[in-house]
Amino acid sequence: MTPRVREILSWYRTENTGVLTNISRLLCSGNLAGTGKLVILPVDQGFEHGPARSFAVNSAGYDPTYHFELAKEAGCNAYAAPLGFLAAGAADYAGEVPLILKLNNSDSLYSGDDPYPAITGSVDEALRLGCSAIGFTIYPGSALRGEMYGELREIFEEARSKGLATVLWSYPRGSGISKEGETAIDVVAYAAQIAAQLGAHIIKVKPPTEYIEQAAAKKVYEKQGIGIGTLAERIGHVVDSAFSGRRIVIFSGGAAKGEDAVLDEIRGIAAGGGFGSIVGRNAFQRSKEDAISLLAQIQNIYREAA
Ligand code: FBP
Repeated sequence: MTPRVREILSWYRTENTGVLTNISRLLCSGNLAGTGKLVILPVDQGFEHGPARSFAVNSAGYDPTYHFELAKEAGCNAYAAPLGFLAAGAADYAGEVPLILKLNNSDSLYSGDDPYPAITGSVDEALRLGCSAIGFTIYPGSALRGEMYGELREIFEEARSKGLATVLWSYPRGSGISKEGETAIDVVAYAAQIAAQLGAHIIKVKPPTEYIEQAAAKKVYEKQGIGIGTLAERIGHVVDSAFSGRRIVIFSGGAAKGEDAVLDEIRGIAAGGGFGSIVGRNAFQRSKEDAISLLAQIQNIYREAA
């Protein structure tokens, strides 16, 4: 426990002891333990994008135990995955790395305009597997977002009552917004606000671009002179949008790219006050050695910013 972790926990003071303990476990594990920063390994891409697109480039990744090893050896704060992957290794790695069970998932075999993930696990499965948190995805912008928010409300209520932390992937997409709008600064900031209002303890969004999707928002950004020219400014705005920085907001890594591009983006996130990253493809689509080296550099950037 450090003063910074204690400060972060104070933002969640109305939660029960189990929830506070589990948020603390996430913040006090791995190489960044105690700094208030997080680097999480998410491996749901086999479900979301398909096995070849996810694992062919580094075929060790077809094996569920590989990701437990990677998360552990790289000193990640946690490992997040759907039920199948977690259940396949949770007993062998019990207590070695905090786990987050993703409770809903989408596959890419459906290509309609309004995505709607299926519930693929339960709070009790998360408890059985020894998880610290559950994960859930919403797609603000989808015509079916109301269904997702309703499911989330029930699942988060159950998770909180049973002492689990909640992590929300808030990914705008669907017929309500344009493709470019999915990562527009006004939309990402809005997604972070929705996630905070829905009661998420940890909010995960994509790094935002300078583009503004909504005409009504654009006027306000211009009139109020909200700085969005640099990634650091945009991250700062997103963090502000999640209760003035009183919610943990982390950013996803995106498709695999070169080391310099990854590290530049992380520097921007860290400079803007982001709480960390959830890095999947940029980790498990490299060799284990390269992934551990890249994750160590990412952790160093966050450590220096802490
Ligand atoms: P990546 O670092 O691979 O982007 O992983 C983060 C993540 O949120 C995964 O959990 C998820 O599978 C993926 O992004 C979804 O990406 P998208 O839905 O944009 O294809």
